[in-house]
Amino acid sequence: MASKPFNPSDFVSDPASLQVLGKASSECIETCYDRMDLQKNQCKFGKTGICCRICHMGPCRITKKAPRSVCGADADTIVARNYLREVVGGCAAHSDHGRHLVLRLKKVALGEGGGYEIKDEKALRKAATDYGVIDSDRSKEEIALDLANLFLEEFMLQESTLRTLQLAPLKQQNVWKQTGVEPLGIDRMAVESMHRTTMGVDHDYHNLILQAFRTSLADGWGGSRIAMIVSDILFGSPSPVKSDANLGVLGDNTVNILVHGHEPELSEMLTVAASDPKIVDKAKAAGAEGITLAGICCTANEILMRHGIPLAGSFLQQELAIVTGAVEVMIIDVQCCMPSLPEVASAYHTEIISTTDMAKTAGATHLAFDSDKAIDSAKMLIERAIDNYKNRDPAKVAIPSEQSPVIGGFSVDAIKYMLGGTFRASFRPLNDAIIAGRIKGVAGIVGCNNPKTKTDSYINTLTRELVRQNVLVLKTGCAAVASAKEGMMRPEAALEEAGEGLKEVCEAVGMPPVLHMGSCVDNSRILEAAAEIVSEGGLGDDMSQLPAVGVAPEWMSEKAVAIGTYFVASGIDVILGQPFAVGGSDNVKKYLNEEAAQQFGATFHDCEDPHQAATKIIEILDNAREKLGINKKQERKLYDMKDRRELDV
Ligand code: SF4
Ligand code: MSK
Repeated sequence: MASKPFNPSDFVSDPASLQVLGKASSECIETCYDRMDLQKNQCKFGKTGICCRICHMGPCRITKKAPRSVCGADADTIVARNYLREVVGGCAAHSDHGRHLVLRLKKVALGEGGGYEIKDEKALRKAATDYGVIDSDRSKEEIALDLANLFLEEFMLQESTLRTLQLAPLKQQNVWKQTGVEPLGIDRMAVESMHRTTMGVDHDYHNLILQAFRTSLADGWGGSRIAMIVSDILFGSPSPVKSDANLGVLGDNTVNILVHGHEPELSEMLTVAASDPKIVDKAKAAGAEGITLAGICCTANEILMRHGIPLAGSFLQQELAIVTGAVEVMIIDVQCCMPSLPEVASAYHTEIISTTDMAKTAGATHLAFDSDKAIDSAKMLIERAIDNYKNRDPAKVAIPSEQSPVIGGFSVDAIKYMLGGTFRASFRPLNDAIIAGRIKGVAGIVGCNNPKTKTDSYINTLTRELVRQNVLVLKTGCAAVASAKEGMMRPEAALEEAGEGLKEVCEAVGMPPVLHMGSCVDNSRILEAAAEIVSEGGLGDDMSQLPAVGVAPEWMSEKAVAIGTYFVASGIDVILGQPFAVGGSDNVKKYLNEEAAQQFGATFHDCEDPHQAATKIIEILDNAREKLGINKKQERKLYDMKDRRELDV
């Protein structure tokens, strides 16, 4: 435990987390906040990227006295190599997620879907058109098979560049061609990057950074984009849906099941199984009032977006959710699931169930989810939770009351529909509002929480400030959960929090000032939105000209490094709440924070304070507006009868 008296309000900001972290402390349950305290003297070499253990002549560390490692690598090489490896990690995680979905789509197309089906034929036919798969007179299964095979090729391409890049604006594609960062197949990029960073291969920091940009594009415009497209085909494209967010969504008298991780195959079937009347009857027979299924982390975002299943919490609430004492099972798959979960759960009746053979956790029960018999597998998991309900100890239960209403489900098509209705669905009204100055610009605030900073504090402070200054905010990942808990994803938040211009736009169409666009792979939806704004016209012809920024305020994951990098590679400036681990190389830092602008039209900016970040973002948006010649707010003249009579004269 911490050496000074433990005060939860030093670590978390929302009242539900405050209450449960206090409970954890009084029950002597160790959480990531305690472990952060024990790790507080973190290695400066690691923080600045100048330690290398790629070969076993090392580990090597660069200092003033030892500016070169055993093999002769300098700080630039070591930092750039480490940075590239982080991008590979992020790209691999998102893209493997995408691959699993493509393989499922192929099985569905072959009639071996195991209970999954093509839910959104319109999304299938749109993707078929985008990728040039002939679609007339053919069944949806035939088209899906061609599309699945084409997507699988995107992973394997050895000699040609990703076809998914063609979804970007033409000028963007030309930038990538000229810079030599067009990725080949996704797997090829990951393997090549690992090869290039092994001992004795690529030592030129600039060459390594360009490979990081190239690999990140294989994520954002490759694996993540494919994951998003296939999810929409198989599970339906999201549209606005109402739900609630925070630990208060857990029921006092219901069987509480939390699903945590990233891949939607499992969570989709759990939503079906949890509403099966026979299963609900079983829960009632066990003495509960019913079943509460809720999500943690990005799985939460996936099932909120499509089904309105409540968000129990974000990454740093995964342990706290168990400490409520009211969770029968937590079902985990891949990514962001802490290895500490079984240890926390051992103090309560909660069972942690891992469900995929590629992601096991010591101390968890492993029950592999069989996607070929998905509904049976899902029912078995839920029945296990029902069986565990009798073991709940009422003396250990304390569920916070806090939960906030949230509207999720803002896919690009849903935003277009909100702006223009069925017949005029388009981004035109948004572009016009930006040109007229009612909306200053767009900020995509994404990424994780990190116990190095007070949870959600930076995210929410910055979001409020931007909304006040008429910036439309798009959100994914745990940053989205933070806004949902804060009540910023309700249409009423526009009336309460937004500047006059943004308020006017949100009020006219009934949308919140902060739009929930999904999970980590759905950052590709933000890129899709940016590309749509460009193609709608009036705001330049490439994404670097848009008044738009990306922000990763409380990031922690390699996936966030990949995301930030593909945003910058796509011409969108990125603000980081904590810097990447590149501070040990002036050259790498200079490239990322300055020189990248010459090649991609965007750079990274380190802003460890949310107010400083807001100032920087407004400056970036104002500069973009200035260059576009739209920097003066155009007043809208509302004519009254007297004015009209004068006009008639
Ligand atoms: Fe040290 Fe070079 Fe080996 Fe890295 S690759 S551990 S810098 S000797
Ligand atoms: S879940 S990667 S903590 S956003 Fe996607 Fe949240 Fe970051 Fe995991």
